[in-house]
Amino acid sequence: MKNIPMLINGEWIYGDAEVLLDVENPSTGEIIAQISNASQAHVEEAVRSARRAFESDEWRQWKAFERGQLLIDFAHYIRQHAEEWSLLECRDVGKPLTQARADIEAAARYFEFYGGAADKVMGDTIPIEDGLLNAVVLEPVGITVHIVPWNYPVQITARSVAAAIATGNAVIVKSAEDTPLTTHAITEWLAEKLPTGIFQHITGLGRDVGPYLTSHPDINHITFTGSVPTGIAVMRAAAENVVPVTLELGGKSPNIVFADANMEQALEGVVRAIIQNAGQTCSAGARLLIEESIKDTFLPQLVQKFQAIQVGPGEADMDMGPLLNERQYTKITTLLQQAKKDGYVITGGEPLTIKGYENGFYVQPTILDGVQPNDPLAQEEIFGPVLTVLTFASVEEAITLANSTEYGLVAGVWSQNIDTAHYVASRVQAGQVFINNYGAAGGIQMPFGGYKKSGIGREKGFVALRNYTQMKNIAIRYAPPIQR
Ligand code: TXE
Repeated sequence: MKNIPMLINGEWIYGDAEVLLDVENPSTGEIIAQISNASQAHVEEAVRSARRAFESDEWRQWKAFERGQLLIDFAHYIRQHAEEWSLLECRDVGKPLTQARADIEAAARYFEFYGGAADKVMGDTIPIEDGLLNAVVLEPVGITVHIVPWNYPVQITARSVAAAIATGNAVIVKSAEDTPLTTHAITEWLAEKLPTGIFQHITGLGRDVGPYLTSHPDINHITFTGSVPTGIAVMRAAAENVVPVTLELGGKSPNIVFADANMEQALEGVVRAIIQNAGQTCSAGARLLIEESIKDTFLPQLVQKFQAIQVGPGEADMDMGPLLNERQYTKITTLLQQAKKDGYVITGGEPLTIKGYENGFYVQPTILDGVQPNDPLAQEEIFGPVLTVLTFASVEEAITLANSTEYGLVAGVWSQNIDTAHYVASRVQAGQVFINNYGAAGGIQMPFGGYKKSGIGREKGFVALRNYTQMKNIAIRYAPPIQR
């Protein structure tokens, strides 16, 4: 059994045996590791160490290109160990190996992308008057706190950590209690290469450890990915100290299929968008909005595709793996039981027992039809392989339905009519819109974040570097003002 240590102030901290938390493989139900539930004293020490490191001459003297080079070296290292890391992620999250491999490659791409960007984060000069040079300088914010969820641990750790180190911050990561393994792998490598305190990893229950971090008066930025209620709690805690937040809070994203769409492409896209990571994806295409005139041909084909989905343990690398844990499993199976009673389930709806993996958390991929647009099943994030179908009769109705939830993370539009597709994209309230595709293969370069309750700010892409910098305006008088 692996005891995963925290990294605080350059020391590996192993918790006491009697208070360790178990980490489970969702495919098998087996305990694969244990972690500490950090105390307030651990968090205090980490913040003190981060502050010392951030203000040290040693870290100041790292040139931007040197930080970048380190991150690019790390990308190479990750690629060399891709198979080993993929297995870690697959066992920790339960996702099929192919999806875990894609996540590891995405993590490498984040380190590479932000490594390349490190010495290209430039300020500006602004013309004021003769004799005055006005410079806008981008400085690191200081101590950045990264609260990572359990659905894409390696990717979500990589995307903000790479941007924060590229810009010269001191980073504290809190991994999700269910999935610390790849964050630990990241920690092992960075611990060797960075000055003490520049990168630290804290483990433990979010509800215990999270508030110690988010309400700490000496941190300078929080990036959080998770649920809306926890995002609100994080923002409240940060508000007490006027600390900025970047929040990515999930969604109920629509896949809008028009009658003139390429049907085969749309079918594939709709299926993949909801079964990836067993639907436990913030940007999952959880609502199918289908044009009424094609519902009777589209839906039976979709049902067929759902019934052909192979579900099994991550390592067997089938189409879909299990849910994360018993809590998610109970939440979703309970909801499906009720949906069945209400007559909404047109395929799936049942828990699944897989021979040899009876303790895994498997459910059937499910389609719900007949749900009213204002029903919680069409409004709330389910976070499982459950697709809710709604119909529309006009472009305007499609847009109204698409915008009818509290969320606004992403949207898919399937149409071969360029006018319709562009018009809908311009009217949909979502941070990313995909036309005739869904996800653009991960798109690490593309700004990602939500409208409405899907969050605040953007991660990914060049723009995310701004989260980890603050602006200073310096006005330099080098000649007396001219008297006119
Ligand atoms: O989320 P939480 P949970 C959604 C999804 C899921 C639901 C519940 O709908 O079914 O949330 O999952 C840490 N201060 N998403 O309970 O509570 C915790 O350790 C600081 C969507 O896991 O939001 C975990 O690592 N941190 C989502 C992370 O926050 C706290 C990804 C998320 O936990 C904390 C995950 C606190 N008070 C869930 N409490 C997405 N956007 O992709 C917990 N945490």
